[in-house]
Amino acid sequence: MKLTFNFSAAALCLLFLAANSFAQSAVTAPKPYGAIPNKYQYDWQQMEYYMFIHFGPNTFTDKEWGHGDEDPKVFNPKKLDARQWARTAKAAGMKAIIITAKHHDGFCLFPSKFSTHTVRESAWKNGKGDVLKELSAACREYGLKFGVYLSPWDRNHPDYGTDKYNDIFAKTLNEVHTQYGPIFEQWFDGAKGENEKNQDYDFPKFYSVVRKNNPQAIIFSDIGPDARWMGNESGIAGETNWSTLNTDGFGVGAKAPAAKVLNTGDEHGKYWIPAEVDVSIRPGWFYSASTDDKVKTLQELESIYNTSVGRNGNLLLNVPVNRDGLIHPADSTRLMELRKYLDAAYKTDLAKGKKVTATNVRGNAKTYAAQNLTDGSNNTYWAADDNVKNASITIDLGKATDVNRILLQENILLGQRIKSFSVEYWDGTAFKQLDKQTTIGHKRILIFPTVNTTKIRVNILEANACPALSAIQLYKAPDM
Ligand code: FUL
Repeated sequence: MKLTFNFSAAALCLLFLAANSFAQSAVTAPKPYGAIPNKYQYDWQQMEYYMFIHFGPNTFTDKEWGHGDEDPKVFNPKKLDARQWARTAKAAGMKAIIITAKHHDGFCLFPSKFSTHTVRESAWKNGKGDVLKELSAACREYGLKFGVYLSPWDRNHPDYGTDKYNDIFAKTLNEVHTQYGPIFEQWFDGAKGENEKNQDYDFPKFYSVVRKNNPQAIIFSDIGPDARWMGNESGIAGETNWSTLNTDGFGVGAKAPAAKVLNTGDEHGKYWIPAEVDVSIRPGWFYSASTDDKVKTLQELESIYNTSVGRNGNLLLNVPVNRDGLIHPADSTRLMELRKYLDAAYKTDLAKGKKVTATNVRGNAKTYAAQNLTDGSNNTYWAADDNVKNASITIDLGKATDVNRILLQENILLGQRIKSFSVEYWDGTAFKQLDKQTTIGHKRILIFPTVNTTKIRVNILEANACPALSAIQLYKAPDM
């Protein structure tokens, strides 16, 4: 009798478990909303922080925009050490380096067959040097990705302004993409001076060269197609920053959407074109001894980190190489200070493993549980039911804890969905608002004065589709 009872209890239990797991799997995942990232864009957004290097004759002539008539012999970085650049980027916690393979002056940092204004004509290594070769090898050695900037606007090439030039530029790109790959990002600059020769660029042709040789490469320009300029060079992405943009009818350079639009993206943009934030560690893009004492302060750099990575943008920080061909100690020291500060600020996620509840969980299924927000994994996520556009999530810290930062991430594989949210803390008797903001996207960081609290609540106030968040983290960053 006892045995039979036990058997039936076990059978019932199994039946219950089976029914429960059936119910779980029957809860379907949210449908993606609007434009979504492709695999390469998704991987690129995880990179977040990498180095830009402006280097060329301008470094030696103290100019920002060379005219293209500079004597190539001026380029002679006698101590050039690309491994020092890579080592510095790596130690700074950066994931890649993008270099100006050809700036507006037309000078190529590699011996291009399609130009007579290159390292081959320079004094450096008696014309036998190749910066791209050295840097791509150094990046490989240090586990960094390698990217290239090429300016379509060319003040040196004799064919610029004629039909022939598009072909020349495509061939130059082809050289770079066949000889120095893999390339993770192709940067197309939209800049061009006033009263300069006109040239209608054949961007579709340029893009096809990149796609053919490096299909994984993110193509950057003012309007993408894969990543967009975010409208200023001061490191400040919009507080509202959609990764979606409408680009039909627009072009690169003068034909680009208004800077304000690039800064915030379009809420209902047709294409997924996330923002990249390019900014220089010095006042200029190229090295000048006159700016050795004007390297941005730790406070400025930390602020830029928050207005770029903290606002759903990738940070491309320019660290110009000097006339010796080295990163100056003033810049590398500051990079290490920033690394040290960021490591300290984001060392301990105070929310990790803490109890989380949400006012709605999709289908009450474990797959979409609020607990996924603090499990330390970005591959799990919390989601609400389809008809739910606002919800509250409460993190119970278990004991009074000092907190001054919150980091939120949407599951962008499902698109960017959240329009506005607020953050509150429990003051012992009630929830008090700490901040109210708009978009989240891949990553949003909010900084507030330290509160000592047992609970943090996030209210999703508006969303275009049911919210789907992959992480909420809390930190107590040290004072600067
Ligand atoms: C601009 C250029 O004109 C600057 O010289 C620099 O290269 C910056 C990153 O892009 O459009």
